Formats: sequence, structure tokens, C-alpha cells
Amino acid sequence: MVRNAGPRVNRLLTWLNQPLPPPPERLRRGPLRTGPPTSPLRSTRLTAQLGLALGLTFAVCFLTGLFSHFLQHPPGWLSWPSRPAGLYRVTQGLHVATGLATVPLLGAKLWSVYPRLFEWPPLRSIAHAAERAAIAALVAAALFQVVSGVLNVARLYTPMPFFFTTGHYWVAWLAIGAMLVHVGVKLPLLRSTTPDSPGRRQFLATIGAAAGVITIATIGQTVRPLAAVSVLAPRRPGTGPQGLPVNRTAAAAGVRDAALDPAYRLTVTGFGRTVELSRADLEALPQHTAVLPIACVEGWSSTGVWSGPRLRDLLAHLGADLTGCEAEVESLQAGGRYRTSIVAGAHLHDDLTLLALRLGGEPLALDHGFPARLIAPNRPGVQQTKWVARIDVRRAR
Ligand SMILES: Nc1nc2c(c(=O)[nH]1)N[C@H]1C(S)=C(S)[C@@H](COP(=O)(O)O)O[C@H]1N2
Ligand SMILES: [Mo]
Repeated sequence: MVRNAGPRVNRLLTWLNQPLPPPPERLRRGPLRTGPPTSPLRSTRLTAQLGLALGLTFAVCFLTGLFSHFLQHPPGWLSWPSRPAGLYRVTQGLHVATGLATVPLLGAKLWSVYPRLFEWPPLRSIAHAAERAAIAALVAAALFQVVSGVLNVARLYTPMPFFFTTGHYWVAWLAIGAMLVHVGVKLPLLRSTTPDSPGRRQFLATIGAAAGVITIATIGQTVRPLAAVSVLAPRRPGTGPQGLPVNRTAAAAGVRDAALDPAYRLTVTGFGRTVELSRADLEALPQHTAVLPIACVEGWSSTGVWSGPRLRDLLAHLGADLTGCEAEVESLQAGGRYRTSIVAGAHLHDDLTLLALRLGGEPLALDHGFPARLIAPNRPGVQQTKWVARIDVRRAR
């Protein structure tokens, strides 16, 4: 077997590299004949250095994105720590910031290589066709990630005929896989000795400045001291009712009447028992204060001073041992993707996990989840359920 492998591999390589017949000459029109307008700025070195920067932003985006995905869809075997309390705020802020800084880098990189689209003949051999197909997949996946991410931050869902989270997650694997192959093939070019382009440094400085401007114009959505200069940030810390931005209002969620109804009761169930508590009952429990951010997956975050009973004290009403349990927190909302969330593991027992009744010392604003909302450390905003109506405790799967 092994002895025969050499000749076989050679035969395969010969087959892959045999010249393909050129396509008919009449297809060779426009830029396929003349090539696109050229620029002396392009060079292998420029393309390689842009590639290095993109490799870095992609890696940070991919890892922080995986973290966000697994916090939101925890596999059964994995239990996330609830501390550091602000960890998710940092990782998701980085995810969105590096994603946005990718926009000018990717644009410059594509500009630096696009004349190759007009190579003739377009496919020289099967090996050449495979290489071009791999690059096409990488470009498509990278553009998809950047465009869908920006649309999500801008909350423009109409152009996306798929569920953003699922599409963005699976295409991330495609992008990172294609990128690793591409890096493997092109790594030697980083040390390339081909002639450099004269304006490379200035061009890189301009692209770097563009990335810097985008970062400063948006990072204030999570870094409060920069909020004033972040003119492109869709949400800013410190704004909105009680100094906190609102993601979905009570009116949009269709819960206004139910939330303001004096007959409101929180239902806590589990282990065959059910307890009903009015807002006055909740206020009579020992109150605790937690300084915690809402850290939205869209990249904005803002700290609040929350107070209310601890979730674990509330569940103690069921009179059962909570070890190995999870709680499903349900809102008054009739539908919608974020009407429920699960609290499990360290989060269930954490001192800072509250059923908040107050924000900044005042009763919660209706849009922040009155009469009661969940707030827990190191957790994405989508899981900080507002307008809580019911908590179901059960053994974790
Ligand atoms: N019931 C319910 N709770 C919810 C949501 C929702 O749509 N319905 N949105 C979530 C999202 S995506 C975020 S970022 C936070 C925002 O909380 P805030 O509006 O109080 O800032 O609430 C979360 N809680
Ligand atoms: Mo969110």
C-alpha cells in the first residue's frame, strides 16, 4: 500500500494539474479582455498585510461569537460560570466592535485582489478551479457574516429571509474553515519578496484610520465615556427610561394591560407545589441590590442598579433542594422568541441573580419589565426576561 502511494499521488497531482481546454474566445469581452483599471497601489505585500489584520479580527469575532452562541444554547454537558459578572458585556462588545472594524479591512482586501476575477483563462486546471471555488466560498461567507451582522446591529431584519442567529452561527463555521485553508495556502506570501507598492504604508494607514473611526463612532454603545462621540451607535448607555435603553417596549410586546393589572400574581411551581405571590408579597421578601449590565447581543450594554428578592430565596418557597435544578422563567408575553429563558447551574444559586422589582431605587419602568424582571450576572440581554409571570422549577435534563 504505502510503497504504491507515491506514484498514485503523483498521478492524482498530474490529473489535477492537466490543462483544461480554454473557454471560447468570444466570451472574452470587456474586462475579461482588457482587465479592470489597474492601480500601482496593489501588491502582494499589501494584500498579505490586510489578510493578517483580517485574520486577527476574524479570530476574535469567531471566538467571542462561539461564546455568545453557547451561552444562549448551552449543550447539556456544559455549565457556564456566572462570574465575572460583566464577562459577557466585554466579549459581546468585542464581537460587535471587531465585526464592524472588519468592514473597511474586508473592503480594502477585496479591492486589492479583484483584478483576479478577470483572469484568462478563468480555469486553467482542476486544481486551479478548486482553489478559485474555495476563495469564492471564503469571500461569500465573509461578506455574509459582515452584512448580516451589520443588519442585526441596525435591527434591519426584512432583508434577511432566515433567522439571523442560526444563519450567522452556521456560516461562521464555513467562514473560519475556508479562512484556515486560505491561510494555510497563502502563509508563505507574508514573507514575500515581490516588489512592494509605493503607497502601501499610506494606504494601510488610511484603512486603519477608517477602522478606528468606525470603532470610535460605535463603541460608545458599550463604553459609556465614549457615548457622546459615538454618533453611529444605535443605542447608548445612560439613555432611555430610568437611564437604560429599551430593547422591546411593553406596548410592542403586547403586555401593557396584563403588567399594570392589580390582580397580577407571580406563579412559582415545581415539585408538585404552586405558590402565588402579589407584587406586595415580593416586596415583603428580603431585598438585595445588584449592579449589573444589560448586555444585548446587538453590542450595546448599560449598567443598572437593580433590587428585588434573590431568585433562589423565591424558589425556596417550594421547600425543595435546588441542586441540579433549572428554572424556566416565563413572561406575560403571549408569543415571541424571548418570552421565556432558562436559569440553571451557577446562575440559579448566584447572590446576584434577582427577580428585580426596582431599578435605580424606583419601581421598574413598564418598558424595563414591571412588575418584575429577571437580572443575572454574565448573561446575554435576551435572557434577562421582562414582565415575569411564572417560574417553573424542574430537574435539569
Ligand atoms: N419578555 C421579554 N423579555 C425580554 C425581551 C423580550 O423581547 N421579551 N427582550 C430581551 C432583550 S433582547 C434585551 S437586550 C433586554 C433589554 O432589556 P431592557 O429593555 O430593560 O433594557 O430584555 C430582554 N428581555
Ligand atoms: Mo437584546
